[in-house]
Amino acid sequence: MKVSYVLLAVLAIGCGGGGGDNGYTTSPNPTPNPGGSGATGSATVSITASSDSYGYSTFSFAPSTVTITKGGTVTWNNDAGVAHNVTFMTSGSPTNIGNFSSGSNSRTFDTAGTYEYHCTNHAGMAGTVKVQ
Ligand SMILES: [Cu+2]
Repeated sequence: MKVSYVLLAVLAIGCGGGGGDNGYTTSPNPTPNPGGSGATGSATVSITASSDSYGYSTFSFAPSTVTITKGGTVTWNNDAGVAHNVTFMTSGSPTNIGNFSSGSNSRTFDTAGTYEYHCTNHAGMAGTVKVQ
């Protein structure tokens, strides 16, 4: 009796393992997730406006964090119709982008690191560029 219990346990474990392996081989992830942690050569940040609970406009960089590879470019699109700027707070950053009310501006990042920036016109409007 004792032996058969052990055999059953081994069979159950074997079955579970086989099912898991099968799941990995039959369900591969064929494409990298563009919104995930996979870095790409360039990224786009949208400057968007929304209203807070008092009806005042609040602005943000979306997404607030982008990850690119060395030598990649980040483009900021201002769709908000209000002047914003991209002012870097990390030494070694590209040149700041001055106030612009529409269109887009780009900067290239040649050195790996984490670059913090903000808009000096709007408190709390900030973002991060991660360069891998
Ligand atoms: Cu702003």
